Amino acid sequence: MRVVLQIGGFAPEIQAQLDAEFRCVGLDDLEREPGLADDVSAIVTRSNHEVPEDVVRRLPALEIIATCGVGYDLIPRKLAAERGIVVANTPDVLNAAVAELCIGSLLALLRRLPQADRFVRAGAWKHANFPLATSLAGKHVGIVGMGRIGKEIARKLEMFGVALAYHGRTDQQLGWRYEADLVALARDCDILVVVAPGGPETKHLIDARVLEALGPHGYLVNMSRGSLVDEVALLAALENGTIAGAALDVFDNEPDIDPRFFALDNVMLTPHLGSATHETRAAMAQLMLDNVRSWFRSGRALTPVEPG
Ligand code: 8YV
Repeated sequence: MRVVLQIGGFAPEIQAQLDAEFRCVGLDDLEREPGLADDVSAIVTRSNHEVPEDVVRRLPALEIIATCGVGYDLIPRKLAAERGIVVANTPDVLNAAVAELCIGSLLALLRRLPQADRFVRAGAWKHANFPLATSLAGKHVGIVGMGRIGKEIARKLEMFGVALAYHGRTDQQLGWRYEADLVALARDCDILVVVAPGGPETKHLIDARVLEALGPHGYLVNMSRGSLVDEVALLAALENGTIAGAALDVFDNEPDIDPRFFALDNVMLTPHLGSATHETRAAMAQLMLDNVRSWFRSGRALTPVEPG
């Protein structure tokens, strides 16, 4: 039976399939039984767990790293490419879930739904009306990262009567305006939605200059990775009114995020819920498992990531 290093947990029905087909071991097992490392031919993991480079170096028989998630920024892709190890993720099956959370969080932010809920629960409605908020309709929305998820968000947002533009590495000749200059896009928009992939190339893409350009009536939505936003600059911008507010599903140092966020009334905070629905996570985990199966049966993964 093939030995698979498992990093992170999976739903019982997926774990049962893994256990039926492979000997699944954990990082602690490699410490307890050092010889085991020589037999590991696959790693299964989750995209919010790190696959340590030093662990990969200890696995001479490793052939595939399959992650349950679309992000692969915590996988040492350069080393994998050097070793001829294929990396596979789970794209597309989570597009709708992430897009739903993005739009739901944006609406909650603009219409101040968490504050409204607290207002009613506190009995304040008996004494005052809840203050007016702002509409999504008619706003100018800039999408940073027009990949599969960005396109899903754009398609859904069109139904809300917004003007759409996007920024990314290239002009994909889509039906929406492309803006090569991110600061210019931020300046032209009311709302900036960040859904570009995490990794060294996008670290702090959203910095103080971009936030300044977004401006005091502007809103930031980050559904990608905390690393894309300079969080020191973001906290200052939120505290000083440089921007109007933010809906954030991802942060630096999850889950132990900066407590300064908790004191802010102009943020909508969620705990990395992008793909967190029963249906979506089941589909992701199944695709992760099918990637491993396909690799060992045919020498090809179903959804390989471009080599690092
Ligand atoms: C979580 C995600 O990582 O897909 C991604 O990249 O960030 C999320 O889906 C989830 O824990 C994946 O298992």
